[in-house]
Amino acid sequence: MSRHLLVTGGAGFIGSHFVHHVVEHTDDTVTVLDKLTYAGDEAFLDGLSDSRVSLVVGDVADAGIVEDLVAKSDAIVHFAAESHNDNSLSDPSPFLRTNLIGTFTLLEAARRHEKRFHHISTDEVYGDLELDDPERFSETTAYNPSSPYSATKAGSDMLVRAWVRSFGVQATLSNCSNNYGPRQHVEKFIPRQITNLIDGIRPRLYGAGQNVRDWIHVDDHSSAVLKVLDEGRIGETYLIGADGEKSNREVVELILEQMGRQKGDFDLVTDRPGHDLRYAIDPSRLREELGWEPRFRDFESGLAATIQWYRDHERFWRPQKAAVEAKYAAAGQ
Ligand code: NAD
Ligand code: TDX
Repeated sequence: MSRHLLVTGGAGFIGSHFVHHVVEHTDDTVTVLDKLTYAGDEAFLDGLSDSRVSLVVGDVADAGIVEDLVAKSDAIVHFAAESHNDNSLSDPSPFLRTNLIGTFTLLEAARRHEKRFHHISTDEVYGDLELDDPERFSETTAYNPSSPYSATKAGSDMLVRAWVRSFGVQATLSNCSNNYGPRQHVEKFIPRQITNLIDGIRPRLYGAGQNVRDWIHVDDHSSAVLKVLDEGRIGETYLIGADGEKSNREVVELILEQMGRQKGDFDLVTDRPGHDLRYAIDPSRLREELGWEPRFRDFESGLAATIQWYRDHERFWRPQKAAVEAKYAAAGQ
């Protein structure tokens, strides 16, 4: 039976991939609720039929808009967030409003209307690991967020868990590792370096470039979220990852190689304050309990396709590139 989904943040990087995935793989219809901040773009929903997907421009912290849209949906998939760590260090306030008050507003509406709720979160809520730690994050790892961004995501997870336990809201959570793929904002690590190279600027690595991130293709994140929405146990958290650990330096060297430059053609710049050293996900629960498997196992070919997308879609990122670089330059990055 087809459902009507309310997808918040569906005009952003990951949310828009999820909406395309739902249209391709289900009979569901979707209403996207998105504020179209600097990170959202209506054009990310191009090519989707009006009979399947509609966009409402609005704020998840606006109880009036949320009430009506939640009442009309069968389930809510909540991607909307302020998502960039560096921005949260320069101005945390929108992170508190969107990530905490926004999640609270949606949960209250889901509670009143008894709707299924899926909350999208991040591995950053667990803090970081040493480079040589044999352990990876699991669903039982203690929360230990480092930045204003990850603290608000951790807080939003706690709100969801409390609304499940205290009010019986039918919710699940997923915490994913670093996503890559088309349509990611140029403020983020991989798109920044690709577009720098297109512009003839050397890639910029924070600190010594030794920090490790666990990369997953954004389409694999989408298939995992749909799996949890369909088959996840209520009240449970599922970690999403695809065994993709790489140091930032390794990633930059691959980008340089694929864009025809020398391996050493990058600069080391001022480190991010409080910079988490390493993230690594153990996705056993998702794989063993729900039978999910990633499809994009080859990072190098996924990266090559991503580079090609930025070459072919300059109109999506060019308008924001100069302002993003000016902000980084002011921070010595
Ligand atoms: P993004 O910044 O690219 O997109 C966020 C979207 O939310 C944008 O379309 C923006 O307009 C919208 N939005 C922001 N504030 C809003 C508000 N108040 N009301 C309505 N819409 C609002 O972010 P992303 O990278 O696509 O991340 C999406 C979700 O996935 C976030 O919850 C993030 O914490 C989580 N996540 C991201 C990653 C990653 O690697 N990017 C990894 C794990 C989890
Ligand atoms: O220019 C850069 N140079 C650099 O070395 C930038 C922009 C980043 N970095 C480093 C910082 C991180 O170690 O690269 C790594 C990745 O940085 P980001 O793309 O900013 O991602 P991160 O801080 O790891 O957070 C991301 O993954 C988890 C998303 O932005 C979050 O939304 C998600 O929750």
